Amino acid sequence: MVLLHLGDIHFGKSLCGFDLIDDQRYILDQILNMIEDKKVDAVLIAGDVYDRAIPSEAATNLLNDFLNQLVKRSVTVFMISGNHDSDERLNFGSELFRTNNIYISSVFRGSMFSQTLRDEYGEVCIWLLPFVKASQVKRYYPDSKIESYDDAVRTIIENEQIDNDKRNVIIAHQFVAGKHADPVTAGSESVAVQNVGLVEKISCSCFDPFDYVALGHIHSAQSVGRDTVRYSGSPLKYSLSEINNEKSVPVITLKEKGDVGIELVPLKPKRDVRHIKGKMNILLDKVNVVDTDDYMYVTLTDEDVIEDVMGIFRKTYPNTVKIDYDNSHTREMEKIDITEISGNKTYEEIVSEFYNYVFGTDITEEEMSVMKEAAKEAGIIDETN
Ligand SMILES: [Mn+2]
Repeated sequence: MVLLHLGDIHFGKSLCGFDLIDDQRYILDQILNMIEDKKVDAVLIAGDVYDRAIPSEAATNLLNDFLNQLVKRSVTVFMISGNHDSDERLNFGSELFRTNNIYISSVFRGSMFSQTLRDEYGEVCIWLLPFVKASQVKRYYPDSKIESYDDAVRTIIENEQIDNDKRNVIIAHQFVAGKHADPVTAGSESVAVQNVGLVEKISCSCFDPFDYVALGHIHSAQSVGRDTVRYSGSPLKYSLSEINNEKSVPVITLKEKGDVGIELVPLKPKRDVRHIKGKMNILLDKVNVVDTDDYMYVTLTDEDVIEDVMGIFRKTYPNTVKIDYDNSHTREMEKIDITEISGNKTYEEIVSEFYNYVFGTDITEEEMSVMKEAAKEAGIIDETN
């Protein structure tokens, strides 16, 4: 049996204000070709289907098209919700979709949905675990000690009847860590992923009963703990920090119990995300200009700030997403130790001095209260300040 593992598609995503819907359609077409090439039986979609709880029309249309294309190819689909999805909205039509072999589990109701597939080696049970928080799980297991996400997921799995003689595959959307190392985040996950605390971390040992673990949540493709516990990663680069992060799709071949083959098939985007650095006249010299449709992050080493630099670059690279400088001024700025300047001053003192420095007058009471509100919201000062 051949399975194709996707995650963090984030239908409707944009990059620095650039709508990626055409890029997403292009990459999904590539994945559909891959499905035909590799004779895929089932597609596993490991959450963060949409980029937001209320997705755009373009995003829902694209998912609709993708599901139709999968059904046309007689591919079975398994899909769970991620932390970006509205679990109830993603649940829409899920009972009706089952008649077309589209299985969606987006709302956790106390136990996992599972479906058995068959091939010449016997049965394969596919288990669906939508994104859950510890508090959600606790309601269903009032007598179990559930203090962390690890406790929660362990409790759910322990309460299922898993036949270890059969092949078992689970789809989950959580922060799963190996014994000795956390997964490497890509930068485009939600802030919560990057600041993940101990309570959210789930040990990969929770998933020991499963022959393959199809994970979503982390946007860099990687295995966790063992080769068969894996984040597929997002199909496209969703932030500038992912510029060197090559994208691929795991295609899993299950033979008899214990025989799991994994092939990582590379993806080639319509427009790549690239970083170029140097002096403007050299970067824009005809001999150096290539792939002008790519999303460009430009770092200029020119000493002087160039007027309308974005306009200039977009004439050559229409999809320039960001421009910054690396020159003697910026390097000097980096050396400045903010704590040295601020010393023991209060937030109010720092703000009023800065205001005076910039505008040459004193800050008004009203302006100061706006600044304090903003600082409270950002967590720079606490409520008592
Ligand atoms: Mn995600």
